[in-house]
Amino acid sequence: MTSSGADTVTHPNGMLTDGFRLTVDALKANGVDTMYGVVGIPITDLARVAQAKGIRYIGFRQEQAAGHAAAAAGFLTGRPGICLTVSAPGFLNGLVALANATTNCFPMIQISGSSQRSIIDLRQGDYEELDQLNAARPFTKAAFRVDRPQDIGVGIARAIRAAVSGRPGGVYLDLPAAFLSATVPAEVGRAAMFQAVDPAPAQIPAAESITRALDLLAQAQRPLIVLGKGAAYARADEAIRSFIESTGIPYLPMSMAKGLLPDDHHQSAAAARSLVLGQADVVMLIGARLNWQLEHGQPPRWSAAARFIQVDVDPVEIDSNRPIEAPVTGDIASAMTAFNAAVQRGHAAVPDAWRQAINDRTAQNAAKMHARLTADAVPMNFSTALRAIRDVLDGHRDAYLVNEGANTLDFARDILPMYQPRHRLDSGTWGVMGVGMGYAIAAAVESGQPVVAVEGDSAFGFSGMELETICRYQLPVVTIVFNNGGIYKGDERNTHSADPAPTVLLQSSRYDKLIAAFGGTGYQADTPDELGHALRAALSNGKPALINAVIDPAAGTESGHLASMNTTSSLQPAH
Ligand code: ADP
Ligand code: TZD
Ligand code: MG
Repeated sequence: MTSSGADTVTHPNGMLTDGFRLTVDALKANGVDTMYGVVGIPITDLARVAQAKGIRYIGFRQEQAAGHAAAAAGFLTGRPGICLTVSAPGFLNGLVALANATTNCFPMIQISGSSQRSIIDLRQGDYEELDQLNAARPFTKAAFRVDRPQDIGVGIARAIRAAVSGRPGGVYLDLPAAFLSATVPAEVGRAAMFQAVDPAPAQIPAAESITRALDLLAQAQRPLIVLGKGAAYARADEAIRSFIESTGIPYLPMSMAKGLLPDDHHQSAAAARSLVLGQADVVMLIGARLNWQLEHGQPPRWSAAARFIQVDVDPVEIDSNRPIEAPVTGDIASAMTAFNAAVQRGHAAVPDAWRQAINDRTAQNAAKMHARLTADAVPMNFSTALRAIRDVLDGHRDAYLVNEGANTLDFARDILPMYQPRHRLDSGTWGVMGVGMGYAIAAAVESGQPVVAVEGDSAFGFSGMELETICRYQLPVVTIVFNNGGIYKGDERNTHSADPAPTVLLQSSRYDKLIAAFGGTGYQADTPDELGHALRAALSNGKPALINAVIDPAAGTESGHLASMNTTSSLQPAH
């Protein structure tokens, strides 16, 4: 058999193709242009063929980070991000990211090679043996296997539709080694190729659901709109802005909806969060779930008398935590278009007293925040370090922001404003650590824009080796490690043995030297000035960089803003 280019292979029996080539052809036919992954048996040639046929392949050091990159790519582009993994352990490493994508409603497809079915099913001990298809099912929106080359077109179409239609999520596609290497006549392969038509169809909400919602909104004395990351994902930026501005209703952005309207918008109630949650009488959720991040919509955080409108593509989400008086089931772009058309016929003004109460609270909180940001703290604390970052990023409003950690996350969410939609990626619905470098790589690859990753020192450690990936692809990613020497805090002492306390990490770590090992630029920053200078230099350089920002180990609180969720021993303290 001799190779004749990437597409087909000449053979005594005519032109042949195989599972590798057909998989890539089917992905290309559906507009896939980038894959993230780690190669090995049996999928190494899948990455090679992809590269040969013009799909960009970004190779990682560990599958979890590759999977997080694919998930972020899905959120940023609205098309499924693709993660390629090897069998069993590689598959399982990627599965964390796939499950996280499903939880966050990001469209992603994990394509994994798998071992010999007949051996797996009899548990005869194949190399990297695992019943992957069944292992994936509970963590995904859908899971499929392709066994025959002539089925790959259907397999890819089903995976793409499952990932992007309705509520987006993670999809698993199992490609056994036997399928990948199976050959078929080229014309059989060609006949199997097609492009899925309209894979994420509009879901138009019923007209009466729009009227019901507007009738409820018209009764409000203290209305509030909550924008979630579903609203950001929906790419209905203009329609959302127009609805908010024409109704004058104050809005609260969830963390990944920040920037959908610029954070300095006069209707933003972000700085009066407690006030608006506690006092709003009619709340319109747009692409936001009443989960733990919104305290399940329950008192005392929320008013027991509050009435809810919820715009969501998933009808099953409605009433999940609190009765929803006006559900609007449909995609946000269609729903907001319908709302805007109806609102043009007139809408009740927002009462002055409500706007005034929000403005007063915003001014009070802004004054308190200003004092914290400008305090002269040595060593730096979260606020003073973030003020330095905020001032530099103000001149780089196109930069993407990735953010994870506990205190590092909570403080940065409040202190770093966003001005562009879909420019902030963070720990999300699970509050997961380990998304940092994967999300940063995807943001850089998909947008070509600079990326700043603000990382707790613990959070960074979960994916830190991907610094090599960042350097290998020369991506414009600046990582800032908030080095407070620990998980939440670095000052816990173990008085029982010589071992460090459970929350402690080495604060003497020079994370800046890690990136130097891969040819990137490292900076050490002990003061806000040094941090500001380093970030400015790194951003103007446009090359991979890491700033080791030394933070007071006593500055954080255990579990950050989630202290009330922390379960502590009811017996004598262990220390
Ligand atoms: P946040 O964490 O920002 O509050 P969530 O992830 O909890 O946001 O909620 C996002 C919601 O948005 C999910 O319930 C999801 O079904 C919904 N959603 C996602 N995309 C769309 C869309 N295009 N149209 C309508 N709803 C969407
Ligand atoms: N493992 C995973 C995958 N996700 C998690 N959320 C945790 C563990 C538990 N965890 C948190 O919830 S925050 C956190 C961990 C380990 C790290 C906090 O430390 P940090 O941030 O250094 O990243 P701060 O600034 O020190 O609080
Ligand atoms: Mg820390």
